[in-house]
Order: sequence, then C-alpha cells, then structure tokens
Amino acid sequence: MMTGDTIAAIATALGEGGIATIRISGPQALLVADRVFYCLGPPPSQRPAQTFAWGHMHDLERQIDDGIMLIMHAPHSYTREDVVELQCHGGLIIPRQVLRAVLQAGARMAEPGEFTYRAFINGRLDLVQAESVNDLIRARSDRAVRVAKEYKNGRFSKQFREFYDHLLSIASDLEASLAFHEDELPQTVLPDILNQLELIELKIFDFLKNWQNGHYVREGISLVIAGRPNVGKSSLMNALLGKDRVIVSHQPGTTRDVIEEFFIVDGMYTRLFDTAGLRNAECAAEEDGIRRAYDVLRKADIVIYVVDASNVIQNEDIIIIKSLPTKRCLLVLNKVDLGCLVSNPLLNDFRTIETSALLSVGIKEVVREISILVSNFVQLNSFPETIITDRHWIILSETRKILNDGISVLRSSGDQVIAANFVRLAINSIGNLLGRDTTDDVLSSVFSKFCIGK
Ligand SMILES: Nc1nc2c(ncn2[C@@H]2O[C@H](COP(=O)(O)OP(=O)(O)OP(=O)(O)O)[C@@H](O)[C@H]2O)c(=O)[nH]1
Ligand SMILES: [Mg+2]
Repeated sequence: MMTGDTIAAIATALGEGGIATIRISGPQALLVADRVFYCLGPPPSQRPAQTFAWGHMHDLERQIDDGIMLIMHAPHSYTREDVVELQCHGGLIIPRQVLRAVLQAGARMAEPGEFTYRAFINGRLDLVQAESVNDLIRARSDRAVRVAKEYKNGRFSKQFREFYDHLLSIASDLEASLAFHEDELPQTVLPDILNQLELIELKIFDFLKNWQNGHYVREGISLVIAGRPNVGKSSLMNALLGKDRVIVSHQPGTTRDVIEEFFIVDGMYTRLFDTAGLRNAECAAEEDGIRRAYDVLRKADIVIYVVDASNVIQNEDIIIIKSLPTKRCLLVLNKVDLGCLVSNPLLNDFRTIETSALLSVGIKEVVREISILVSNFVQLNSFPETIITDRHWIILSETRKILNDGISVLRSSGDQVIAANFVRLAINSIGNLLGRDTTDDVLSSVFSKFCIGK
C-alpha cells in the first residue's frame, strides 16, 4: 500500500440508512474537500481544526446532497493525517455519488484497511492493536467485543513489548558477558540469564495455553443439531432461534442443506447448524445432504442429538448415539407431548432433556444445558488472557521454540554466542508480532482482511 497520497472511501455500510460517511485522509484531504463541499464562510481548508460545518456536496456538474463536514488536522485524527469526513444521506446511490465526486477532486480510492494501515505506519497503533480494530468490527458477541477492546487499548501490546524489551536487555547482558574471559565471568551471570529466559518462555506458554479459548470467542463454538429424519430437528432450531427460520414438514427428509445461524448463549457467539435427517438416502440430493450433515457433525464442538421420544428407540439411533462424544453432547428427547416411550440404558451416559419443540416446552432447559456445555469450552464469567488471532499464535509458538533452543544451548554448553543468536531471533519474532520491521507481505495479508473504509 502506498502512503503519501490522499485516499477516500465510504466508511459506513452500504444500504438503506439515515446517514453515510465518506472519509478522506491524506495531505490533500482539505483541498479535496474545498472542491466538493460548499458552505457559508471560509472553505474547508481555511477552517479551524476539529470543527464541523453544514453545506452542500457537489461533483463537477451539480449539487449531490447537503450534509455535514468534519475537519480533523494531522496528527489529531485516526490516521494521524489530515482527515475530512463528509456525512450525507445514506442509501445505495448518494454515498457513491459523493465518493465519485471526491475521487474526481483528486483523492484515490482506499484499499481495504488502508486507513488503519496509515494509523499503523504513522505510529498511532501497533500491529496487534490494528488487527483488533478489525476484530471489533467483526465481533458478533459482547464477549468478542470485550476481548477486541482489550487488544485495542493496548493491554496485550504492553505485555508483548515487555517481552521484547526484556529480551533486548538479556541479549545485551549476553553480549556483555562475552567480553569476560571464561574464568573471570561471575558465576551468577549465566544462571541469572537462564532464569530470565525461562520466565519469558513460561509467560509465552501461558498465552499459548489460552489460545483455544480465544479462538472460540472469536470464531464461535459450533452447535450441530443432528438426528434421524422427522424427529423435530428443524422445529428445535426454530424454537431456539425464536423465529421461523427453517422449513418444517411432516415429510421425512425435508431438510437437505446444512443451515447455519448465529446464536448467542450467555453473551457468547455460537454457530447453530440444522442438518439433514440421517438415514439411507432416497435420492442423490438427499445423499449429498446427509454427507454434508456428517461432515459438520464430525467437526461439531457440541452435538445436540434429537430423537423422537414418542417412539421406542430405533437401532439406527443407537448406532449413532454410541459414536457421539458424551461430554460434548446433549440428547433431546422431542415430541414428549405424544408420550415418552424412549428408554435405553445408553441414554444414561448423556445429558438429556425432554422437549416438545411443537409446543415450545423444554426449550429454556435446552438453552441452559447448552450454556453448561459451552462453559466447558470457555470460561464464561472470567476474563482470560486471550490470544485471538492465528497469526499471534503462530508467532508466539515460534518464539517459544526459539527460546527453548536458546535455553538448552545455554544449559548444556554455556555457549553465549549461540544463545545470543537465539535471543536475537526471538526478539525479531516478537518484533514481527508488534509490526516492527514486518515485511510488506505480512502487512498486506493482515490489512487485506479489513473492509474498505476502515
Ligand atoms: N407432536 C409433535 N410434533 C412435532 C414436534 N416437533 C416437531 N414435530 C413435527 O414433526 C414433523 C417433523 O418436524 P421437523 O422439524 O421438520 O423434523 P426434522 O427432524 O427437521 O425432519 P427432517 O428435516 O426431515 O430430517 C413436523 O410435522 C413437526 O410439526 C413435537 O415436539 N411434537
Ligand atoms: Mg429438518
């Protein structure tokens, strides 16, 4: 991504809405605003910083809309550049027309994440904080927002910077120790360096341990509703969601596709899947549906297995239930309004709930059970130290491996030169995490995940 020129994009989501914002950032932002925004009094470039004005937005030929302009002068803006934001009416057409006028007036269309990239390049955010901006936008639960905010506020960056600074001081201690002749080196120096390296390694290990937790918060735990045809899986899905989301019918084999909806359990984002009834398929499309159902079932974090309680348990059910992970599974005995004939010692190994999805009986209890199962995955009420991106996990795992290599060299041979090399590698690795000397490839892969306008 280039810097130094002036970029613009629609910063709000496209669609019907009261207001849309077009953001302009760069050295020419105020001049571009002069060309498109006409207001009473001085033009945008002559107005004081951190003020706003009402006026009209124009392209080369005509007036497009009226609205508000906000002026922020460098470095007191998100990007630390001059920034102008134009607020026009929302919808599909006007914001695009205003953006086109801004581009005609000399700005360039921003690439995804380019405003945040500039904030990063200009030192407003480190890479870990910049990534969290995207997490904040994409968060789908209160909990994911809380974690992303902690990142954005720099709590984790501070911890990573401490690792970095500590490793720098260890590297300089190691290098200083090289100046000593072997028998002159005070005996405590190397053990002390070893202790410090082990301490950092341990702290990194703590972060890594919590990764899975963070992964669930970010990606959502998957809850898969499965069972034989016609037992009421889709009815249960609708009852849980509180809306008529999927087709319910008395014909077995109604659901074919895997249907996904997001579902919040105790402020935690989960992904709820309805699937095709499991049986010997009667046609190719159903066969494909059942294959897909088994695919998501295999990957499920939590299985909600539904059986028809009004009938004696079927052999096919027994075969499938035996293969289910007892600790991550809830058995729902549905259709109890028609009686409860289902019974089998096998069921005792599972958490079970009796429901009537048709009459919305037992649904609250199902949610409560799901919440208990979810809490086995993530500590719902505590705030764990969480690493939420895969990039962090990969880098910290590498750093830990490098440190362990350095520690074993120092312990076995006391070779300070090799150990110092390892420490330097670890410093580079943590530096990469924070975006220091990070290659363009890494940066573009981070920022390309952003939306345009952020
Ligand atoms: N009496 C009664 N009928 C129910 C209950 N739950 C679902 N049904 C009925 O059972 C039939 C099948 O319901 P679905 O929710 O479509 O079942 P399904 O498991 O999704 O079926 P497939 O998609 O074909 O695998 C429909 O006629 C529902 O109205 C219940 O608790 N009690
Ligand atoms: Mg169905």
